[in-house]
Amino acid sequence: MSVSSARKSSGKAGTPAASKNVEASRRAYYDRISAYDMAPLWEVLRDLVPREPVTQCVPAIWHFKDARPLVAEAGELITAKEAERRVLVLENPALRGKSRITQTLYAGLQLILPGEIAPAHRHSASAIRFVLDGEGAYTAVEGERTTMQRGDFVITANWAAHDHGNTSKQPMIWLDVLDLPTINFFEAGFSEHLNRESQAAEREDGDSLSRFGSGVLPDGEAPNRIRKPIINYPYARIRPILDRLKRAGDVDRSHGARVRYANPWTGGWATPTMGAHLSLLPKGFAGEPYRSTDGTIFVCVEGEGATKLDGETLEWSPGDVFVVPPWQRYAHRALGETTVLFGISDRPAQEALGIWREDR
Ligand code: GTQ
Repeated sequence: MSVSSARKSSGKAGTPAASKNVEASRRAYYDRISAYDMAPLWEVLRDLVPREPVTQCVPAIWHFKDARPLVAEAGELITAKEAERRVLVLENPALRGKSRITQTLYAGLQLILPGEIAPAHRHSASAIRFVLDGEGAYTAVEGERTTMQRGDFVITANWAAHDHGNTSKQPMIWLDVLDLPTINFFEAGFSEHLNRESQAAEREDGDSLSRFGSGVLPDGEAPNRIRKPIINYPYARIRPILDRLKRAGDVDRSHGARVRYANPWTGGWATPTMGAHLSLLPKGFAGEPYRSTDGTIFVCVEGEGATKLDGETLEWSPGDVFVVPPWQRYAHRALGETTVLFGISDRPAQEALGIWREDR
């Protein structure tokens, strides 16, 4: 039976027996075409082309008071060298076993103990680090070391060689976010180990920030597609800007006083696939509900607060990491004197594809 005759007969005969017949002939037809690796679109069209975003990801929070001792315990079980990267992956509870916090982003808590080295490697995925605890460990990216403090935002562009080390006296824990699920979705991921454990320092610590983060740019140097001009956006430099915004009344009704981490060469996002913000929520701030198509990972840096979603409220304090799924309405509320939130999502990738939307 052809498709059009199946349609015709179902339109003509309205009896249950006839529609059973139609159903049976359709099933038989689906079975036959299945042998040729073909399937009827009309059975899946609604799911394939949803009216509005449908997400499998659920809201979730990892409280630092629980996560910190568990991460510390990993330090007793395996060395950074053995593990290569000693990280506890933050898995979205609805996507367990898939090493992802949203469908496009991977997140994990990395521990590096005094004296340890996480050896040099590179990969197609881009990475960011957001420091949660400790100070004085370093990340080296393409020959430039940057010493990290709490709240620093550090980026490793795709295919940039990087290693981490801790020459301080305290453990350091940071949040890693990588676009691994995106890269692996494209099935375009490469990686390699570099021969040496850590890279020789070719540039001074702070070199990229002083060259590119001061309102001037090196004369005559052409933007490099891969190498990102800045590797560390230090909290100490960014945090006072939020106070200025607040004093000037430059406070968004949903996001508070917020800056966007930018690539000074292009004015665009810090990485092509992941975009991040830092927000200050003034005392008593009660944000207006907001939603956008980019599922967002938040970190509480200072203060405390709560984020209201449909049907649940996530309460957070410093070091807590939480995730808001795509197209879910949320509203932040500040409970502390001053509250600072870091947020990161796949918004640049969506913008590049022309699909990003928001709704206030
Ligand atoms: O630091 O290079 O959490 O390659 C996962 C994969 C961290 C890293 C992760 C990685 C890294």
